[in-house]
Amino acid sequence: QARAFEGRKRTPPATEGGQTGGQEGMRILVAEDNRSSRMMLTGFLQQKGYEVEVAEDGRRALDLLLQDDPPRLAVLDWMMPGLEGPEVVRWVRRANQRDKHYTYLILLTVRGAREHLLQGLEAGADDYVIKPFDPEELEMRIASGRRVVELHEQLLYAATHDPLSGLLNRRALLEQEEAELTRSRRTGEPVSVAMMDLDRFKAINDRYGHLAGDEVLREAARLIQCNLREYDLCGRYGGEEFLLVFPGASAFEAAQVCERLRFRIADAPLEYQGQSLAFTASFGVAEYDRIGSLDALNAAADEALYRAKEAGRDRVVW
Ligand code: GH3
Ligand code: MG
Ligand code: MG
Ligand code: MG
Ligand code: MG
Repeated sequence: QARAFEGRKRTPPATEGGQTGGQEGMRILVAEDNRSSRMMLTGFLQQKGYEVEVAEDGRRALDLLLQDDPPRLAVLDWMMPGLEGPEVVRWVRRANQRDKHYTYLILLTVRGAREHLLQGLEAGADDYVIKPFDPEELEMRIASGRRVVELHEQLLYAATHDPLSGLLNRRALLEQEEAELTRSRRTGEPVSVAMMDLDRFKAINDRYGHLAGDEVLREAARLIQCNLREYDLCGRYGGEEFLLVFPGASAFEAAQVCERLRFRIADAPLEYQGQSLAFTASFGVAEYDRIGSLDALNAAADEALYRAKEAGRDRVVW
């Protein structure tokens, strides 16, 4: 079963960081049943710096395009055994949802098959290239696809992440949490959540200023990411509140992770403009009962957090 890893990606899209320009590492799928065409296409794209994934038929192409982290570009032959190009396109578009990566799909079609062409575009292809293809034209069409894909990746990142901390934003986090609860109901596996809140954060702002407070939030986010497992979720729930989701974990196991994180936070003050800025956090943990709602689960974690605050802060309650 496909897991929704999309929002878990913890680095911004390449275009936002260093890796601008060039197609280093840009993956592209080539789906072509004819061996010599396939090798020519693959060789050409590799020579242009693309990382090429290959499918010899439509079904394999569809499998590759429905992965969690699919190639964002694909050149699909029209005529292939099993699933034909336009059918692959139709299935991919059907699976495209909000907060998902977009794959730019280029169909390869034989000259003169105009009704085919219309059918392919109607199925959801972004573009087409006529066979036998002109390599330079194909290269330019792929480049235009890359512009679309990169813009989409940037928008997707901005729509799902909190700019200050780089963590998931509240909306994306709650959507992924809901997906985890659904999975837990289906599989019977546990899932736990923790509400984490920085202690007396207002005092940090008051004493050191808002910019220092922002740095503390960033440092807290960094420590969270360092101490979670790869498949855990974390996001900024509110101002100085973070929500952590632990798929497969009981409340006890989640509390252990939180305890480790709590210790790391308390143990490592932030060095800020020559000052050593100590801060702590409190945690409230709750395990999903596989019956209630997401809101009820988060309210239970919030309730535990409240008790952690009441008991003196800098602690984990579960
Ligand atoms: P408690 O231990 O009870 O949680 O005390 P607290 O001071 O942390 O809680 P309170 O809710 O009174 O204050 C939270 C503060 O967090 C107030 C608000 O100005 C600050 N805050 C919220 N978002 C941001 C932000 O993005 N940057 C900075 N610097 N401060 C923020
Ligand atoms: Mg063919
Ligand atoms: Mg607080
Ligand atoms: Mg408060
Ligand atoms: Mg708070």
